Amino acid sequence: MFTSKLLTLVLVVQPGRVLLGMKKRGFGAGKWNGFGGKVEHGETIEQAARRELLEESGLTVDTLDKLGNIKFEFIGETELLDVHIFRADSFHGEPTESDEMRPQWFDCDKIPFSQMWADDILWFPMMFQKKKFLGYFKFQGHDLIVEHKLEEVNEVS
Ligand code: 8OG
Repeated sequence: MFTSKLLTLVLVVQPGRVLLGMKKRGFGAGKWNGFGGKVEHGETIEQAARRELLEESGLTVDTLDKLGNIKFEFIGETELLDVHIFRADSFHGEPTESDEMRPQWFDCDKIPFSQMWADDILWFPMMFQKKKFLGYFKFQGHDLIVEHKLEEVNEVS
């Protein structure tokens, strides 16, 4: 039996660059990523995305565009990660380091994929083109993808 954990992920994009954060502790520590985390009880997914973005980067956004949904399975684990991915093209505030993340802007042609989750290199191009997508990735450990599906869709629920 699989259980599923709802998570959010927000990419803040400006012309030619994207804000990533170096995860300082916990799951995915040592990797650059967008900002996000667990959806709490009583919260919508979008509310959680805004809260996590603010907590981890110091930024607020007006509009969050729903871009994708990827489900992650890790061999030997019964909990699927159900990650809802958003993109924001404008923001308020200054990127600020938090206990969890150290933010840094990256040019779109210099994304540090070798220090990111292995799936990101496959869907970041769709994210940059504002294409919507659904995906499933099965990992062995935290670095090896053993199976995956990724498709462009018209709508993400
Ligand atoms: O609360 P916590 O920091 O543990 O949440 C995990 C964050 O990592 C959450 O924002 C979702 C995100 N995340 C995964 N898997 C992957 C992945 O394969 N790629 C990217 N870019 N982010 C991921 O949980």
